[in-house]
Amino acid sequence: MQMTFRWYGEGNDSVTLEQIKQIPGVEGVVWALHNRPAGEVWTEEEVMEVKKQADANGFHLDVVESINVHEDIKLGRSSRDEYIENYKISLRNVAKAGAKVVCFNFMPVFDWTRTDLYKELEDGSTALFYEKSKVDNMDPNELISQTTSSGYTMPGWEPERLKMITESFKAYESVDEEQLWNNLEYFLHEILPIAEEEDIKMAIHPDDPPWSVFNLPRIINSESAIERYLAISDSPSHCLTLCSGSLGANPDNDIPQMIRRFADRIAFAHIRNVRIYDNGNFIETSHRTQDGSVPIDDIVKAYHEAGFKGYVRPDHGRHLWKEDCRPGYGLYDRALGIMYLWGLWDAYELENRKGAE
Ligand code: CS2
Ligand code: MN
Repeated sequence: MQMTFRWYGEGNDSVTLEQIKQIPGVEGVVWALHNRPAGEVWTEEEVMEVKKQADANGFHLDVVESINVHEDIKLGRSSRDEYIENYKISLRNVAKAGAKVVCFNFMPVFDWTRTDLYKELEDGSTALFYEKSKVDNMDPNELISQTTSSGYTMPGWEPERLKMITESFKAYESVDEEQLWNNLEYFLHEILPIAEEEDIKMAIHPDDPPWSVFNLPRIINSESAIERYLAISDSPSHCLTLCSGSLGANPDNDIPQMIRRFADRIAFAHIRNVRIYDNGNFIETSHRTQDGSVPIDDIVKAYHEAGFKGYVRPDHGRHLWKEDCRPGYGLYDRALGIMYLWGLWDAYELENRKGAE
């Protein structure tokens, strides 16, 4: 596995490249032009500016997360073609900076959804929390003001996207799951040939949480959904971002089994633990298996057994030691998470070496 760390860019992250440099085994930063609204072109000039910064610290830019998909593409509106053309130009431009994997998602309106960004855990740290009954009864506008109150811009919660909220909800009344699948296929059919030409793997991120929120259709949320997704194309660019935290919020999702099944199509692994409760609530925890409901040890074992050579990042982390950071994206817990992942990985390596002796 090739270890990476998500970084929001110069002046837009509480974590610096110099700090990331000191986390063992991190070779690349997972990046994006976070100030670019979905649908706009990422220019070569802007992309090369990020490359300069990464180069100065010896990081590669192999993984982009995310080039967001414009809502009109997800809605299947006729204006989608223009946005798809822009997406193709952005793909060509990120390839110039060395991008090999582009993560994206196809979640209507909202990206990840939580009800509390700073829920306290027993040890006094805080983490992202999802209270099911609250979401079931909440006005989405209330959720927006809560989620955007941290002072940091949150991925997927960009102001220009949220301005459109009422209109978007209305538009989705006529888009059911099957229609969303059709719109996704249309997008892939256009994008994959360009991705192939540029040697880029398009890695879809599953829905977080892996069920419908606010009655919006959501389709990438289970093993069978992923199976259906992969059957859309056999292009080598048609790949997955397997996020153990997103899929893991549903106890029916057996992540180690998914890894065993889909390993050769996983371009990018997000590893994160969540503790799930019987009432459908969940909270993000440390990466350690014992702290949550997701078997991180078994997940790393499955990657190891598959000889996984793709990119990995710790997904979200808790907020520790009073760190002031973008919710879910502090330095400390993600660094601890990386050391746990390396610890497991190296132990499995050792086991293999011993077995071979
Ligand atoms: C989140 C998302 O779960 C996650 O990784 O941080 O913002 C994620 O980056 C996007 O959904 C990927 O497109
Ligand atoms: Mn993720």
